[in-house]
Amino acid sequence: TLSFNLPESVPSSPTSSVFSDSSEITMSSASSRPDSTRQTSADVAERDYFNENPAPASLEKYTKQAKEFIDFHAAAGRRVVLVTSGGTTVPLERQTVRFIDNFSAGTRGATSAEYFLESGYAVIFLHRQFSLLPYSRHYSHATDCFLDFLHEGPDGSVVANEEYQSKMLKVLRQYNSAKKQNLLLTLPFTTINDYLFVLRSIAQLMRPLGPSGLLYLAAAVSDFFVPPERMVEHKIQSTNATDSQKNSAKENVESEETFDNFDSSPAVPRSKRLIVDLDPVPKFLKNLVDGWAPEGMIVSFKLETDPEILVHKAQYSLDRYQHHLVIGNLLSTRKWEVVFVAPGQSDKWIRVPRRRKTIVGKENIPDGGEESDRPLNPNDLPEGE
Ligand code: 9Z3
Repeated sequence: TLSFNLPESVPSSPTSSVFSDSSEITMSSASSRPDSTRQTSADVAERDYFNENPAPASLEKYTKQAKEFIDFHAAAGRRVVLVTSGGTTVPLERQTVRFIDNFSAGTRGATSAEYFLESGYAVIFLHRQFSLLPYSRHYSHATDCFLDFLHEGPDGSVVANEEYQSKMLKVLRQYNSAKKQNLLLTLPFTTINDYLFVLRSIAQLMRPLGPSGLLYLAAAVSDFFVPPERMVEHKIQSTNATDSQKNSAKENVESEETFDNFDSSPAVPRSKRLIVDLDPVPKFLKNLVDGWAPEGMIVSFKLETDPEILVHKAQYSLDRYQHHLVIGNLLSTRKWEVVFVAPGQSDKWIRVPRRRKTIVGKENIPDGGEESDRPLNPNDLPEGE
């Protein structure tokens, strides 16, 4: 991923609090924020983004559901975690036929959510629609169809196949127990815009939880998007078949033959290519840490493909946003190793044997995983999936 650096005018600490909605500015730390009316570039970027982009239709409904959920668990003294999971899309058209996607099946988020539930957290699972969900993930996207786990019983009932019964029963019990205790709230998103609006809203709702509120940001978030003023309404056309309705035939011939002077591939006229022009998505982790949930525990993930830059990028993210933990992972090895980068600590690689696919934390280590201060060479990995 590429990243754009937005200028920052004021240093911040994890406990400082400048909430940057256009309607309200609050300050919790007079020493770190000497001028309560001063807006940082992050504040301005937030105000502009949320003013210029439309709120998703479901925002109000999800906010209400999240508020009820948080209030319910706060009253019971339970810790709450917001787990984000799956990839955000960037639509190219308002009536969207084409979109750019970020890679993520949702395995990290869905698996982590199960571990959080097991550890006594209530979980808000903000996920890409149709990506993996806690518990159902064991069956929903299996290489076999879920029907392959079942057969018809003698009395016409549906029965799990013998070899899957014990695991399925265990998963079913965990799922039902979470449901019965209202411990899992699943909220879907599709676009980067849906994600950002709902993330901000839930993070702000979690603020009163203080450090018992954990934000665990595993979703794969787009770095670039098409701003509303440049987004076309209808499907982008690949031929000019409809142009004749609008323009003269002569103009069409001319536009087809247009080449750029600086064109690196003049075999294809510019008029026939799709040139996508994206703006950087503002780096809202800054706003989240400083303003939306300044007392919360914040864990972010850093995804890279180049092993040479992973730790540096994770460290950079931690230095820049001043939160509690960055978990770095490489696309090719993400299921077996991650690096924990935390303030004041040396980098710690955590890995599990390749056959175990649920790297989440230290729980895995006694089972054959290990910790070290260096990355695994991806070439050392055994063959397989
Ligand atoms: C991750 O790095 C996740 O671990 C994965 C999980 C997306 C790799 P899967 O869902 O994959 O198990 O298939 N998530 C964070 C990715 C991200 O967009 N991070 C931002 C960045 O790298 C920072 S918030 O710039």
